[in-house]
Amino acid sequence: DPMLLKNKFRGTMLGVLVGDCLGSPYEGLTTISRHRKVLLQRRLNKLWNTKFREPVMVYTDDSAMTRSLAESLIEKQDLDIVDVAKRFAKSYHEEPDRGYGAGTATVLKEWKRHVEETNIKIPAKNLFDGLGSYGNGGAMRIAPVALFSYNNYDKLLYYVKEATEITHAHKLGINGAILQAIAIQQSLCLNASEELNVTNFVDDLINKMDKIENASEFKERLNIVKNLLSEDGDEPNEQRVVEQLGVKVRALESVPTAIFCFLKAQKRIKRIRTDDPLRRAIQYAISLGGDTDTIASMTGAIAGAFYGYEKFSVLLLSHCEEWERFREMADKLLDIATSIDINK
Ligand code: R7I
Ligand code: MG
Ligand code: MG
Ligand code: MG
Repeated sequence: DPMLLKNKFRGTMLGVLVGDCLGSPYEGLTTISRHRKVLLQRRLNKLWNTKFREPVMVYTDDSAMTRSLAESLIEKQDLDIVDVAKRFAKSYHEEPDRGYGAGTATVLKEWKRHVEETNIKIPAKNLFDGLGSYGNGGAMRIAPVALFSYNNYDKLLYYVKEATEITHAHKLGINGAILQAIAIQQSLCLNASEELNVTNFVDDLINKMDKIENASEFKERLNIVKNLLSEDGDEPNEQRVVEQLGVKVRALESVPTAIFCFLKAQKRIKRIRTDDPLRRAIQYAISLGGDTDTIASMTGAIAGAFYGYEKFSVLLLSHCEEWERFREMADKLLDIATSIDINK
C-alpha cells in the first residue's frame, strides 16, 4: 500500500527529529528524578496538545547529520560518500554548536580543507589511537539509508557500512549503525494494526546480526533486551535497563536500548500517562537519562517506521525546527526508493 509506506517513511524521518528535539534538554543527566519525570510528563502533554508560537525546539547533530545524509541521497539518487562528507562538513562549518561528538568534530574539521575519494576514510581511522570511534554517531543518522534501501537488504548492509565508516571506523560503531538500520527496516515491513510480537522482533534482529562479522556484543545485548521485556512486574525497571543495556554515547550502550524502548512501549508503562504508544516510547527513552537526544531519536525512528506519521500530533511537529523539511525529505526518499525498485 503506497499510502501506508508514505506514512511510514514520514514517521521514520519525523521520529528522528522529534526524539532529538524532545530529548536534547535532558542529555547527560545521569538520573532523571521522580520529580523531573512528572515535569517531563507535563511538558510533553503541553507540546502534544497546545498551539503556541516561538520558541520552536531546536535539533542537534543527530538530526543535522540525518538531514545531510538524506539530502545527499536525494540529490545524487545514490550513496556518494564524498558528497555526504562535503555536506556533513558544510553543515558543521555553518552551525558547529549543534552538540557534535569530539571525534566526529575532528573528522569534520579535517574534511573542511579538502575531501576526495582517496582520503575520505583516513581521518576516522586515526581517531582514538587508531582504533576508530565506537560512538553512536553512525547509528543516530542512519535512518535515511535504511529508507533508501529498505527493499534491498544486501544493499542496505553495504550502504550502512559505507556511510558509517567515514566517521566511525570501530566495529562497534559500524555494527551499531547496522543494527539500528535493520530495526528500522523491520518496523517498516510490519503492520501496526496487528499486535507486534516483541520476542519475534528481537529474534529476527539476532538472526540477522548473527550473519554480520564480529557482532557478538550486540547479540548479547539483544538477548538482554529479550530478558528485560519478559519481566512484567509492577515496579518500574528503569534502573536495571540503565545498568544492563546502558544509556551512553557508545553505540553498544544505546542502540539496543533504543530497540528496547520501542518494544517496551507496546504496552502501558507505569507513570507514563498516554494512550499513544509512539509518544510512550519516546517519553520512556528520555526518562532513562544519559544520551537522551540520541536514544529518543533512534527510538523515534524505529517507532515512527512502525506506527507512521499520523501518530504524531501536528501541534507537536509544529514545535520542531524544520519539521516540514524532514517530511519532504521522507517523501523524496520514498520516490527514489520505489522508482529504483521499478527499474530493477
Ligand atoms: O559518535 P559521535 O558522533 O557522537 C554522537 C553523540 C550523540 O550523543 C550526539 O547527540 C552527540 O552528543 O554526540 O562522536 P564521537 O566523538 O565519535 O563519539 C562520541 C564519544 O564517545 C567520544 O567523544 C568519546 O568520548 C567516546 N568514544 C571513545 N572513547 C574512547 N575510545 C568513542 N570512541 C571511543 C574510543 O575508541
Ligand atoms: Mg545530539
Ligand atoms: Mg553530546
Ligand atoms: Mg546525544
